[in-house]
Amino acid sequence: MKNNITNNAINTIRALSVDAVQKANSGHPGMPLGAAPIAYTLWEKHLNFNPQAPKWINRDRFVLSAGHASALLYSLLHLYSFDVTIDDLKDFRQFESNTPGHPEYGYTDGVEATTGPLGAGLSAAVGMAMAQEHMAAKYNQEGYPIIDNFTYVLAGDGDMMEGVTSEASSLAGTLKLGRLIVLYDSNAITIEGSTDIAFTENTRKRYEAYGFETFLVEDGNDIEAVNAAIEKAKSNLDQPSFIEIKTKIGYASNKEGSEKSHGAPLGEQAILDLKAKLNYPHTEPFTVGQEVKAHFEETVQAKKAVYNTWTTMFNEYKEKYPQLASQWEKDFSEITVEDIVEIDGYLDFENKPMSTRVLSGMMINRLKDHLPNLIGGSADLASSTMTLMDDESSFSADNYVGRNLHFGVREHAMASIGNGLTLYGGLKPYVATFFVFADFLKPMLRLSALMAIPLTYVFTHDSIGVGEDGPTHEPIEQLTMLRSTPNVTVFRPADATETAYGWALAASSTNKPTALILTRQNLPQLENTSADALKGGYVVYDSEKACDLILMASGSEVTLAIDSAKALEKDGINTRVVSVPSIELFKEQSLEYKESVLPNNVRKRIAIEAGSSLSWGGLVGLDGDYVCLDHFGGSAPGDVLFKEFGFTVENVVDKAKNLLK
Ligand SMILES: Cc1ncc(C[n+]2csc(CCOP(=O)(O)OP(=O)(O)O)c2C)c(N)n1
Ligand SMILES: [Mg+2]
Repeated sequence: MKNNITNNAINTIRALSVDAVQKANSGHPGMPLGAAPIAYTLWEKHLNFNPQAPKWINRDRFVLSAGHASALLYSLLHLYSFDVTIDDLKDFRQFESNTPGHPEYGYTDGVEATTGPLGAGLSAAVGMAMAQEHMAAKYNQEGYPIIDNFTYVLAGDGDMMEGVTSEASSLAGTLKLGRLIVLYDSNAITIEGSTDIAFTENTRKRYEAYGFETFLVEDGNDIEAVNAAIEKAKSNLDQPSFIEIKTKIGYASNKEGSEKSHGAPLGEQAILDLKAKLNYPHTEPFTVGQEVKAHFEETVQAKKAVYNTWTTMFNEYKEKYPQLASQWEKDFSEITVEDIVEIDGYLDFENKPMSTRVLSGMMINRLKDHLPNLIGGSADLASSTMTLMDDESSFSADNYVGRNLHFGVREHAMASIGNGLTLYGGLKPYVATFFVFADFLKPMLRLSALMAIPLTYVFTHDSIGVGEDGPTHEPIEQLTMLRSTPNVTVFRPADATETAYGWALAASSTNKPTALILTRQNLPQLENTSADALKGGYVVYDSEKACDLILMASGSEVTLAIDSAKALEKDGINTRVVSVPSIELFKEQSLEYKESVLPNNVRKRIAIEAGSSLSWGGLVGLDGDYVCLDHFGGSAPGDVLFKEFGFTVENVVDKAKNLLK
């Protein structure tokens, strides 16, 4: 291979990547070796960024969907002057380093998304590209294209196999996201060997069918061809682009073309041989030649000049369009629960039975004018999840300014796209479906939580209250699943007031997703619900005397708890009812507060919830009992199911009396 500066630069990316994997004695050298020329061409010639302003809103997004190739990304970030030093590369995969095993959002400047799970990156990138179009439609003015960035994805065979990318790409094609460009590192190898064993379709034809313009580059080392394809992809703003680039996994190593190079260090001698074969001048690990260093620095200077030009334009824009500028300011500022509940009429409700899904829909519509960056939708269930914003248009290929999103029947992609919308910046997105289908999006909800980003999940039809649709549609274990996921606020309101606070919590969150768990069926308005709902658990009914028994419940079961307490009182049993819209918020409260709600000396406690009992043990303790559902539901009217499965005053009273015997 010719020893010019370009080859030297590409080989430096390769060398740093394999050195990092070797030092860590773990990681993935194969893809970095094969895909380095692609990444280099993209970053060198196309990607706009400023390493000193890694959050610049109009930067081009680069999402490494093949997250296992993290060493490649970290090498690029180092060479292009991001805050990733040689020492950080030496710390690859070590405790609390900024170079974790897979790219983790929030750990490393320049990492746009957490992408260890295959498919997560590409699908989130679709959300980023949607966000870009929305922000452009909202803010760009004649002569001021303040938002015109591209979203680039580097994906592998694994990403192409995962269903979530099909869901997301199908939507991307429909939405004609012309600034989304997928580069497919097509090396025909995954962990078990040749892709022939499990993956033989024509991926380009599939993407063509989705509505992408597709390209084939026969040789990933042909950087002219890679560059030409990217140029063409960029020039087509009417369709997203898919560039399949044939590469060799483990290129130039002794494991070239073999799955053996996928996920294990090459070995020191093999690295020396590789460097010799590449005609790479440095044998010492982690060495970047002076000339190469200067070359990357020069590129960074040019990129900074682009950034500076943008900043000048943006400053002019703000003067010329003060209204848009102040709107922009608002979109990028935080809002508190207090700000929200002060919205005129936010907490006004009629005293009549209503479902919390309908109430949630009211809250969305009370919020939408105050939060013009609120944007969201459902996986084809908007009329059931009540998530449409009135008088707002739909986001479509012809109308990117629309705020009502339509994900189609694609829960998994919906959540990942929601992540991408959130990650882009400036937006407050929500996504919605039936609670039972939380299972279909759980992997991406887990990533919202792991990335600590405030996507709101609206889950309706939250129990056997669904009724006739039967067990397939009746969530049982989903509350426990969500509650056992770290960094998610799970909030199941009991009435209008609690729903309003739930939405205030969700809309003001900055560092975690919120899951609002809502009923299909009507619930009465309760007398004593209040802002204390934000403490996760609070007393909503109490006996005059010190209580003998505590009933705890969430959502639709709080009314049953109160009715049961009243019945127990008639029999001389002093009963307190604690509404627990959020177990995790309650657990965060001070010991004093928790003691005031659940006094230690009152050990007779019953948890009432139309779902698995598993998440209540910590509050119920060893001396309590449950009126919960540890089996699947049934197909019958909801009120019949509640009765048949023991959600009756009689059953609660019986259990209470047994407990107190
Ligand atoms: C959802 C998910 N399933 C499985 C894995 C484990 N895994 C990591 S890489 C990989 C194979 C990926 O193959 P490819 O994308 O072709 O990468 P290459 O081997 O070419 O580097 C698998 C199965 C994962 N990271 N995410
Ligand atoms: Mg592969």
